[in-house]
Amino acid sequence: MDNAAITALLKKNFALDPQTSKVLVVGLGNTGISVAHYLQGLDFKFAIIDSRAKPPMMDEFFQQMPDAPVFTGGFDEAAFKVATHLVVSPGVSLNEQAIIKAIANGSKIVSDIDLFACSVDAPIVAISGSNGKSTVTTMLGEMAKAAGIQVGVGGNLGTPALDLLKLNAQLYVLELSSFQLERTSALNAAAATVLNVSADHLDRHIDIAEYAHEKQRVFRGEGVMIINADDPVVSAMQDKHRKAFTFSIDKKADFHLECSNGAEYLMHNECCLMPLSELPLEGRHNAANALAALALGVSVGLDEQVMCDALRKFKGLSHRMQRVAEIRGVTWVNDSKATNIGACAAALRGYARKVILIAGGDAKGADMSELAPAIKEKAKSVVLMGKDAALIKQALNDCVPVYSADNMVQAVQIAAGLADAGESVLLSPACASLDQYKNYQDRGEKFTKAVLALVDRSGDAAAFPPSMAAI
Ligand code: UMA
Ligand code: ADP
Repeated sequence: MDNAAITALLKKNFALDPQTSKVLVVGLGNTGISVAHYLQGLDFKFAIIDSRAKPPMMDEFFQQMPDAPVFTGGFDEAAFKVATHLVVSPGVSLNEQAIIKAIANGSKIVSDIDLFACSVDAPIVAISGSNGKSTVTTMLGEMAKAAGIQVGVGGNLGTPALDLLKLNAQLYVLELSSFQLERTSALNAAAATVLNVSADHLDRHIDIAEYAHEKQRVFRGEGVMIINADDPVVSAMQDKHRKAFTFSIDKKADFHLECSNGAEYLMHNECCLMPLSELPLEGRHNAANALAALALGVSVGLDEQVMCDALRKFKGLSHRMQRVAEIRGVTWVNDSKATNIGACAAALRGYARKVILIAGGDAKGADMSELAPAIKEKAKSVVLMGKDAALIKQALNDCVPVYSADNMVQAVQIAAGLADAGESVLLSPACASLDQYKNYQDRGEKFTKAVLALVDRSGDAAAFPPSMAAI
């Protein structure tokens, strides 16, 4: 789209006008920087504000835009007072006092996703949900590439949506978080999904109903709705007047699993797409992800067999059910990205035999007793670490033996002592990592390093003491 068409749309949808509007970009992170470049390209007047004294990306930003007005070290209300529009980064809560006041004074909220939606003609696929977003977004991106389509893949996944514009793609696949969706009103995706809803981010959302409500915003517009028929919260979002595809791993749906001659197949209605055994990913939830990606792909016209070939080659993402090593008959699996209960429960349910689970960290306000049924069914024992270890132990109510560890090395050594040959040790924390690690990647890397160190140790890993550290 040319700049004139974009500014016309921005004016129509948000009364955003390069001549008269003053935009305050809240947050100097990846999103804020992408917004600044976008606004500069359209000749808007803008400033950036960040509550941190020195946001990590400040030096890099000043090299790119030395003249941009930047306020740091707090949300100075004077800066908000003059703003006609606020573009608030997803990491900043809309409940900040300065933002609440600015909205009351007439400032409009516009998200980077709104700006993006007003700037492309090409179809957008929007993917939300508590778990599986990054996997499905990447899967669909790979499918589109395999079909020879120029595709832009990003959003919450990593590359801010506005940075994808330079690709001038034929299709955009966006992973969207509840934080991005709660401040977005102009999205009209060609196809959209909420993969599932389970408790997460309850430190930022009032309750799970409000969190689900924000996720539902991904369906705004007229596009095809992709509905997880196994999730009652998602099923309730279906609008019977809209075109929809359902998917399920438990029952018949538009996209589902079917058993035939002892093998399971990915199906589109009566049409057999491929054997599930050819999907090279651990965990049954990944069958659901594959079905969702196929349904989204069909919605935007991708060829089914091309998509299946892409699934067969899909490597999976790091830190999601990633096999790290097999040491003396014990399989070690890194699922550090399991930052909530739903992801950990899905990981556990994928196992036929009981595992040793390493979990814990920052529970983000979730009720950890919801994890107890899956742990009781699928964990032989649990090693807990991190800020909310005691809270989790209490919530599990002695349903399995629980051990405590101060750090990852200790957790891995305790688990090594508990695991017998033929069993698996699963790092699937059900918690955020920030209390002890830089991020989930750092946590997963520390796990991998500690596991690989077991190989170097003399003696039998199974002979490690199951720890004196039971809590
Ligand atoms: N921050 C402040 N003060 C500010 C601005 C930010 O303290 O004034 C803090 C935030 O609280 C947060 C951090 O700085 O801890 C980064 O926030 P941000 O909004 O500036 O982050 P960006 O760099 O713009 O990255 C955001 C998403 N981050 C968040 O939602 C926290 C990235 O998702 C996303 O990839 C990126 O936009 C591009 O779209 C990350 C994420 O953790 C991966 N998302 C959460 C998740 O997946 O669970 C929702
Ligand atoms: P997101 O981007 O939503 O965080 P990811 O694909 O990064 O999703 O996966 C995050 C975590 O959720 C990982 O632990 C992964 O094993 C798990 N997971 C992936 N897909 C699903 C699903 N459909 N249901 C439940 N858990 C899932």
